[in-house]
Amino acid sequence: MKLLTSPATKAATLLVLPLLAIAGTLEQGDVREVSADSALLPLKLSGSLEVAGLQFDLAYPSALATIGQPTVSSAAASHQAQSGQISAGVLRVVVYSTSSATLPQDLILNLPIVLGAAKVDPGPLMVLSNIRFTDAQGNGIAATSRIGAVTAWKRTHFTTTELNDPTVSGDRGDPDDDGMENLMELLSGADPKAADSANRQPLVNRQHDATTGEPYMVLRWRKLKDLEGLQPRVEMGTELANWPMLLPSIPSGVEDETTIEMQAKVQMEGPERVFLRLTVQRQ
Ligand SMILES: [Ca+2]
Repeated sequence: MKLLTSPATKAATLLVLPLLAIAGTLEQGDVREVSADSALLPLKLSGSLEVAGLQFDLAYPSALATIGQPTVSSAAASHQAQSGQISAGVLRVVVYSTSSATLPQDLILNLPIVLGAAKVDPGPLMVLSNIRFTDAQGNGIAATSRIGAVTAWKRTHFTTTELNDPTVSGDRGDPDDDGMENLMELLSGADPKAADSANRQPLVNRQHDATTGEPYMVLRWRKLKDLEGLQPRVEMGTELANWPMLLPSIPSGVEDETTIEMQAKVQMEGPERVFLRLTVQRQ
């Protein structure tokens, strides 16, 4: 009895560990706007080098968008992608290779989105489900999924109806009317539905250097410590229509649990006017 049990336990352990090690993750990236009426949904793969083929379903609001044919990224050139409508507003996408090659890490697929007349900025709510991975031998591999940082943040703050309404949840929406657009609310760790962001608004001040007395303009702004998916920029110009210069930002030394204050500084020369502003884009 003892002789039989012991080897069987060991064999089971050996089988389970490799399965966990090759689990892969399909990430629904943040939708990127391409033009006024089209956008791209990027799909990325991570966690396993063994995924040779995959399929998933994508649910989307068909009244607001049409999904085009998926295209594999140049890094996944040994693969092809096909899609078909399985019901109203649900698309099934299959990615496969006739040579049994494995898929690369990171971006593998782009889905083009044609935005409807009621344009959602940058795209309506898209939900991945029923994800399946296979290896080069056609065996199933454990599949998990995640969503891009900006999309994940929006889903925690907005309802499904709001997610499909750009005046509420769009990148440039400002539903709490506090002057901070949604991407800026995310950047600074604020609540997009509560106008409580006064202490998170970017602030411009004129200062004098403590030692030399030279005048400076300083822009202070806050960002999440674990910021993902956004690219903040401090821009400078001498008139409000043009912002030709980028200024570097460094931590000011002020922080709280979740955010850190940054500052961008420029020395003033003569009586010339200088304008500073903070912008934020998706990465
Ligand atoms: Ca706001």
